[in-house]
Amino acid sequence: VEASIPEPQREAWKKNQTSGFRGKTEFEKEVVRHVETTLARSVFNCDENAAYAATSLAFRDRLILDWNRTQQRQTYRDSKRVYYLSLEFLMGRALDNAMLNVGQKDDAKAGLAELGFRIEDIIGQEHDAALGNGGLGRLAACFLDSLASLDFPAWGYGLRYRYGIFKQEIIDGYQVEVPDYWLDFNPWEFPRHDVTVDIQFFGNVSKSVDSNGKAIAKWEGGEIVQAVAFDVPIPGYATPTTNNLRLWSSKASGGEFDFQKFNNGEYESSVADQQRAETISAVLYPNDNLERGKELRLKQQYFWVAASLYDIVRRFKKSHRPWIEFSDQVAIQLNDTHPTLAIVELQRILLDIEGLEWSLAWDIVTSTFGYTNHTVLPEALEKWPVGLMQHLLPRHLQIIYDINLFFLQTVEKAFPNDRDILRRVSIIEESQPKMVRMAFLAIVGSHKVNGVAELHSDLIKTTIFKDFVEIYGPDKFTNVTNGITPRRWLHQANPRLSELIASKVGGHDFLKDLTLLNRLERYAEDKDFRKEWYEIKYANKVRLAKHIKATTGVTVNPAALFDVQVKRIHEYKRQQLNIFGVIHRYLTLKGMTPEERKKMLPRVSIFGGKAAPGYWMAKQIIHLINSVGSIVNNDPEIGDLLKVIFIADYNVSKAEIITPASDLSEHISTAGTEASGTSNMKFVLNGGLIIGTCDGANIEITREIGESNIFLFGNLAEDVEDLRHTHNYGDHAIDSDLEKVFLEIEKGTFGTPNDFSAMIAAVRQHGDYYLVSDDFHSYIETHHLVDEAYRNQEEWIKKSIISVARMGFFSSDRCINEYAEQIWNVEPLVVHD
Ligand code: GPU
Repeated sequence: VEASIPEPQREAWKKNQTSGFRGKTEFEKEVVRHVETTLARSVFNCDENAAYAATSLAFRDRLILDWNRTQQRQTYRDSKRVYYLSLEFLMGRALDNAMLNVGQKDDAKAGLAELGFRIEDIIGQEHDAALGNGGLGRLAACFLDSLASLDFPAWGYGLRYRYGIFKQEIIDGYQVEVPDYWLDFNPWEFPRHDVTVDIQFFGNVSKSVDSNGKAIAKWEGGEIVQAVAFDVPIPGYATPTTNNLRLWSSKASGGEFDFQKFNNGEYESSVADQQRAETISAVLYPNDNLERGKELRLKQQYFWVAASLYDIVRRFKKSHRPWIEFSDQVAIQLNDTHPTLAIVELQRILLDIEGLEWSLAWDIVTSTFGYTNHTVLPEALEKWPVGLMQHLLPRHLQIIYDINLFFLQTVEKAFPNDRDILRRVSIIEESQPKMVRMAFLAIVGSHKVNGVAELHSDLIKTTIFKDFVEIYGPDKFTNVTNGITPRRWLHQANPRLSELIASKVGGHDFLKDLTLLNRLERYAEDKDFRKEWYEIKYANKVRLAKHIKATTGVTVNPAALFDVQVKRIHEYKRQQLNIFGVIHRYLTLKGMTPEERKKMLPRVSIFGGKAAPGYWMAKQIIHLINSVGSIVNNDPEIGDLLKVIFIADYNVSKAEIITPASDLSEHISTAGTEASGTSNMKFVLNGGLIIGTCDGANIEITREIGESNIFLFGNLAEDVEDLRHTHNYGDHAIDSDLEKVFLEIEKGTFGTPNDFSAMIAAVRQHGDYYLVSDDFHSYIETHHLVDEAYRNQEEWIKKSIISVARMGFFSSDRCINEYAEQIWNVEPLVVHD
C-alpha cells in the first residue's frame, strides 16, 4: 500500500524540497557535508578515496531528484515503455559520466581544486562496474545512455553480480585471473528491500480440469529464491531524463535464515541454503561468444527473467487496462538469446495465472518481444538439454513443447511435402540428449529479429535462420547496425578533441546529433587545424605512454606509430595473425643493415584483452604476445623501431585511455565471423585509422568514410567456406613468410617452442579454420601500405579528420531511434525542468 501525504501537510513538503547543488560553492559544501556526516570522517582526514565517495554522493543527490521526477512523469503519462533485458551491462565508471551529463564537471573540477584535489585523481578512484564480458555488454551500456539522452521511457533489467568480470594479471607472461569484488562501496545503486519477487525452481506440474472443462496446470513444490531489486540511475546527456537500470540480487527466501530449520537445530543446513540462494547472482560467466550449458547459468537466466517479468506485469496491471493492450504499453528487447525464457514465462503468466486462452496469450507475447542476434558462431548459439529444463523448470518445458507443436503445425501446413524442414526448424533438436534451441524459440516468440550490422543481418538470413525466412517471410528479419555513445567515447574519453570539434561545428550539439560532425570535413584542408588535431593525438599518446611505462616498465616513443588491438582474445578475432605479423616485422628488421634500419618507421604494437579462463588457445596467444615482447623490447639492435606491449586488465576505463591514443587499430576477424564490432567505431571517432577485414561494421564504416581512408585486406566472407574446404581436402601449403615465422618460434627465439605448438598446429595441421595463412600475405602487404601512408603525416591527418567528419552514422542514438521506430513503436517522453 502506497502512503501519500494528505493535502494540508503538502505545503510543508513542497517548501522543503531540495533542488541539488548549483555552482562550485554549493558543490564544495555538499562534499564537505558528506565527508563529515555521511562518511563520518574529520575533514582533515580526507584522502582521495573519501573525496571520491563524497563527490559521488553529491552528484548522486543531484541525480536522484531528476530520477524521481522522470519516474513520476513516466508513471503519470503511462505511455509505452521499453525494457532492455541483458545479462550483461558493461557500464564502466559512473562519476565522470554523471558530471558531464548534468553539465557540472567544471564546477566539480574547480571545487575539488579548492579543496586540494585533482579531479582526474578523484575520478580514478572509482571501481569499474564490469558486469559484462565485451562488446555485447558494452552495447547494452551505450544503449542505456542513448535511451536516456533521447528521452525514451526505458528500463534496463539485469543481474547484480557480486563478482563482475575477473581482473586480469599478467604473471611471467601468463594470464592469471583474480576475482573482482566491486561492491565494497557503490554509491550508484539503491537497494530496494521492499521490491522483492519470489522465484520458483524445480517442483512438479499437476494438471486438472476446471468446472468449465478448461485444463489447469499447477506448478507446485520445489524451492523458492528471493530476488531483491537494486536500482541504478541512468542520466541522459543534457536532459533531466534519468532512467532506471534494475539489477536483481538473489537471497534465500523468508529472510536471512530458514527459522524453522534454525529452531530445529539445523543451523548448518540453514546457512547452506542461504549460500546456495546467494550463489545465483554471485558471478558473471566469463565467456564471450561461447555457451557452456551450465545449470547455474540457466538458473541465473530464469531468476532474472522471472523477476523482471513479474515487475513489468505488476506495473502494467496498475493501469487496469485489458490484456490485449499489453504490447501497446510494453516492448521487451532480448539482448541475444540469454533472456529467451522471458517468452515462455510471459506465456505462463498469461495462461496459468491470468487465465487467458492460448492463442490470445500467444498473440500478446509475440507482439511484445524483439530478439537481437549477436553472432553466427555455432559454439555461441545457446542450447539447453531437455532433461535439465525438465528438472529445473517443468512447467516451462511443457509450454515450450506446446509452442513447438503449434509452430510445427503451421510449418507443416505451409510446406506439406517437406518432412526435413520440420526436423531442421524444430525448437527441440532430436539429438542425444535432446536440446532446446534457444535462438529458434526466440525467433518464434518475437515479432522482429535483428542482426547488428548489414553483413551480419544478411548472413543470418542466408545461413543459420534461412528456413525461418522461408516460413515467416523476409519482413520479420531486419538490420540495426550497432552504434556507440559519443558522450562517453568522445566527449568523456577525449575531452580536448571534443572541445576542438565543438569550436568548429557550432558548439556541443554534435554530441546529440552526431551527423553534425560533417561540418568538420572542410577543415581537413586547413593546415593550422591539422596541427591542432595532431597535437591532441600526440598528447593522448603521451598519456598512454605514461600508463604503459607505469604498468609494464617499458618506455615507448610517442612519435612512433601506435598500432592497437584491444578486445577479448579469441581465435576468430585473430590476435594470432597480428602477433605473427609482428614477428615477421621483427625478422625483417633483424635482417637489415643498420643503415637500412634507420629508414624504417618506428612502431608500437599494443595488445590488450581478456581470455575466458577455460579458453586454452586464447591463453596461449597471450603468452606468445608477452614472450615476443620480452625479446623484442630488450633487443638493442631494434630500439624504438619496434615495441610489443600487452596492457593487462583491459576494461572500459582503460579503453578510455587507449582509444584516443591510437594511430591505427586492428579489426581483423576472419570475414563473416565478427557480427559487428563496436571498437572499430570508437577508434575512428577518435581520429585513428583502421586496418581491417571486410567483416561486420567495417564494411559500413568503409562506405561512410570512403575506401581511401581505411586499410582493408584479406579474403571475403563469400569465399571462406570454399577456402576451408580446400584446407581439409587438398594438401594446403602455408604462406612462405608465415612458415618463416613458425620456424623462428620453433627455434626457441621466443621461449620454449612447445608453449606455442598448438597455435602453429592449428594452422599447419588442423585445417587453419580462421584462414590465418590465407590472409597473411595480404595482411603484411597492407601493413606496408600503412607505413607508407604514415610517412606522409599531412595526408594521414587529413584522412583522420575526414573519417571523423563522416562517422555521424555510428552514434548509438541513430541506432536506438531505429529500434524505436522499426521494432518497439515507442516515442520519447520529455520531462520538463
Ligand atoms: N558479442 Br554472442 C559479444 O560480445 N559476446 C557474445 O557472447 C556475443 C556477441 C558481440 C559480437 O561478437 C560483436 O561483433 C558485436 O559488435 C557485439 O556483440 C555487439 O553486438
